[in-house]
Amino acid sequence: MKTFFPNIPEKLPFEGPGSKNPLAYKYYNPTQMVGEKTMAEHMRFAVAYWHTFRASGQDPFGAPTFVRPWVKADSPMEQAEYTVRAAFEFAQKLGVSFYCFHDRDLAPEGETFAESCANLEKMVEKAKQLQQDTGIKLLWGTANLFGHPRYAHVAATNPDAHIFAHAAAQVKHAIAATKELGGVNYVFWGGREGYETLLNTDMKREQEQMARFFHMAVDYAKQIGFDGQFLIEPKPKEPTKHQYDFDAATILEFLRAYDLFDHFKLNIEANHATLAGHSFEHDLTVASINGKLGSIDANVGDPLLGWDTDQFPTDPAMCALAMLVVLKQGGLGKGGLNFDAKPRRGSFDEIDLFYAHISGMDTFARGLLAAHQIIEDGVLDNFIKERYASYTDGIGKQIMGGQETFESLEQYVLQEDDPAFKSGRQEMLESILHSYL
Ligand code: XLS
Ligand code: NI
Ligand code: NI
Repeated sequence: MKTFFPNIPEKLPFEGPGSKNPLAYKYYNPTQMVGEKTMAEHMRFAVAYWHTFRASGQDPFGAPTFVRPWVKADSPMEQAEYTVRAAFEFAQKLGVSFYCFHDRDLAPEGETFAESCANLEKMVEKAKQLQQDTGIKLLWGTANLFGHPRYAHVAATNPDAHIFAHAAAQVKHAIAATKELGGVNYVFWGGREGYETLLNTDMKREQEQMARFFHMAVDYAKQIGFDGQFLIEPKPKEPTKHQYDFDAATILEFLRAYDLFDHFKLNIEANHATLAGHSFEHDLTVASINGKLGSIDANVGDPLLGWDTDQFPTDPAMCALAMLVVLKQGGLGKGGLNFDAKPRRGSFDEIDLFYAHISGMDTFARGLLAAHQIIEDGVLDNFIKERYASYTDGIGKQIMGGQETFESLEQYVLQEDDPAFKSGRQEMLESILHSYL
């Protein structure tokens, strides 16, 4: 069988932090125990089919720069077959156990809806065989409800019910494909779900449509016995100016308002959090404290550019803060860390795909090691605990226990001396965090 990465060894080695070999891991050692679990079990890294195998490097100013050997084929279906083989060879050599795809990444859109479905079914069979051969598993599937011109005015929130129906039929097949491949999650990224101008938009109606869509998805999953976890991935803008799934808090409110709360968790993406004006760890925390952090799209934006640049993470401090949230909730469960990231347009060789993933995985491994040790040592936890100590007894305990009123607190203030102000010690804590990296 043809190999697509002939110059890459069968499995990339772990050589430790002293190594200068760019094709070796310096920190990510899959079998190394960190607390109760191996690094591989903590991370559950996944390769994103769309960026790694389908991206072309095209941008608004220039032609494709990624000329991959697997796209040189006689027909779209032959190209899809080469691509799926390249995908599994890549994941195997990289030593990653999971992958993620959109329906249209795996199989090309046909002339008709029926042909698109048949293409998907054929490619699901191929992927299933490759999963069996390699042991690589599906972290999540999803549907591309944003690329085709029919979705120009969005999918579930489209003003035309016929397009809504098309999106529903497409998601039906994408969920079925995910189930067939043993996928442990199914992701809804709103794509264009939102609007450009209120001059032509009924916002209330559109949100009701979106809720109806999700209810139908829940019903369908139940009907076919799909027991994977449903995830919604927030994104604030781009491509659509106003998106209904803006950030974790917005989605949680939407789920509560439309009686969907029990059926979904969130897939938090770093670059989407920052586009919403949050830090990555902020949105992870909002999801986690609500019991809803299901999975992570691991990437990062460029602070100088300000759009969804989907770069590989290189900042161990950011990853440590993320892994602190993950470890504190006891792990990601069925979720994982999906590299929704791509090399820059100028990094067009196949080997750059390996360098990019190694860099991202090593960065997250450093974050995991630091986060684990920070928790073991209790440095931050003890500081935070102490910071709120006034609520654990005395007046604070009575406030939180509902025993005080504005009037009784006024009496308290009149009796007591003025409160002492305490430093938040931010710089000291930043320095402590960095001492673990
Ligand atoms: C795009 C999204 C997308 C989802 C899957 O910005 O991150 O890649 O993860 O549809
Ligand atoms: Ni994503
Ligand atoms: Ni994104």
